Amino acid sequence: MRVTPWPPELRAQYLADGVWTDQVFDDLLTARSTDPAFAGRIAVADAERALTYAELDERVGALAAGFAARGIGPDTRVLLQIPNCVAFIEALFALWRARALPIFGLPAHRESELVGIARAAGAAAIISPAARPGFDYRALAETVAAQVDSVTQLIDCDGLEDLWAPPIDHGRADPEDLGFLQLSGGSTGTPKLIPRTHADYLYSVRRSNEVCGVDDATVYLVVLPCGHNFPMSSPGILGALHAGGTVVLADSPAPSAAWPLLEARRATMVGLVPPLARLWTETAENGAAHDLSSLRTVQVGGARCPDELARRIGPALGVELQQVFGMAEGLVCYTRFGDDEDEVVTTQGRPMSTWDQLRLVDEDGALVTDGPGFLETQGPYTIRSYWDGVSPSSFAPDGWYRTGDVVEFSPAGNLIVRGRGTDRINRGGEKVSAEQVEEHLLAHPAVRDAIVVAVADQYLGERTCAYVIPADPEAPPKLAELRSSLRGAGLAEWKLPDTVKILETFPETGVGKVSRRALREALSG
Ligand code: OOB
Repeated sequence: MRVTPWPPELRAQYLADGVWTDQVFDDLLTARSTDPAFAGRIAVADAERALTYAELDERVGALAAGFAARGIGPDTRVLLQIPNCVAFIEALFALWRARALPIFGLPAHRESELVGIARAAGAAAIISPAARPGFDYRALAETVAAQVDSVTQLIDCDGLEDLWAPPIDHGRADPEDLGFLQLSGGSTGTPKLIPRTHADYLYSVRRSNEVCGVDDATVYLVVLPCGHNFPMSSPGILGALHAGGTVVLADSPAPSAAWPLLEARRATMVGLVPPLARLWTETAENGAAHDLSSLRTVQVGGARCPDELARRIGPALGVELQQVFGMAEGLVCYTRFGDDEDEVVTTQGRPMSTWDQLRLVDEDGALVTDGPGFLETQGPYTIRSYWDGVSPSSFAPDGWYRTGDVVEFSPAGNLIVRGRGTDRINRGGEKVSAEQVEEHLLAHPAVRDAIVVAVADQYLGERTCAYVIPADPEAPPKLAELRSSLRGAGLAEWKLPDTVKILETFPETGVGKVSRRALREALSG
């Protein structure tokens, strides 16, 4: 079996209590486009164009038929690598209508990630830009196709109209079928594939809308890469569309690019990672050149938002702050609008659903009553396994997901995220696997041994420091040399080490393992 289902008794409860419904992704669009009150409203816009619900629906119908004509149908896996633009939404909903399985690649992924993802998923096609200034996505897709036999079609997201065909009936998906494959933040080198069903994911979208007050007046501005779980569904793109609101896609999160769009479309809500929240806050504190008065809510998540920054966001941007602690595997926590200001600033909120179950355990898996402890969770929208059952140790024997996050509770019952037990660096929301970078460093002839750790950084939260024992102590490798070698090996830019420190030996733990903790502490001392 490719995916472990929920235990029958939980499934029965979720169905009986209406947590899981018969709604499928395509319903979001058809419900609005066939409703005269909504058909003519703007569903999606970017800097170039805007589509009403009716227009989007019509284009999706033509594209879905075009996909089917090319053999893209039920269960076909299709890797998306599309920068934020209306075409992403068109491709996504057309794949859903054709009952194919989109995989949410990120624009920043490079060869090493995409080959791993395409291979693990058995992807049949890649949809990405064929000719855009800046980066040659097509050349990357060709490199992937050359290495992964299942990939037989490369589709240009800027030429989707060329695929159009007269609409056909694709049948209806089962709500408990998989709807797409999300990617993990990645504690291993290649992101893991996260199988999400229509029923589980749409529950999280509906519930997020309730918690975050999303309605048909919501204009959600997307500045994070739209395939990421945070802007996709917390409540994000799907929340806004479910409510009959508007999604506005900015292809750059920089205030100079995003704020004119925010102003023009009167955006009301945006989700940011902490480094962007800092940039937006500082820019506003220095005098914003744009009218941001439509903005009501700024959500911050993906990595720990420093309290000092959290305090400044609301006043600087004239908004209400909401902290979001979530994961593509499921569980999403929010601070609530009625919460005490101190709770909003210093905690990462609480689970969106009373159906979410949480427990804290120690390193041996024993329950701890008083935090901090490792967070484990199960619930109606948290997966029970990765695709094809990889990384089984990420799940406890009873199926609960081991988040790897060390958390504790505030007296008011909100979660405070203290860090991670595993060796994952959170570089402003982009997750870097120490192990993967080490593997590549070790392949360099000038490197004898390498350990990669996080170093605290005021701007990104964490940056990457590579400790290296050189092969030849007289000729230690330089940072630029290592970076260019890793780039050449196909590693994404954000994974390249920010600093290199040369050592003769590594500190060891009591049993003789390399002590990452000691290395980390050396950096903070
Ligand atoms: C979100 O999802 P992923 O899958 O990229 O990363 C999940 C991990 C969490 O396990 C945690 O380590 C970290 O990212 N994280 C946070 C955090 N939000 C996520 N750590 C501290 N404070 C926070 N507020 O990053 C994601 C998915 C849905 C909504 C929001 C974020």
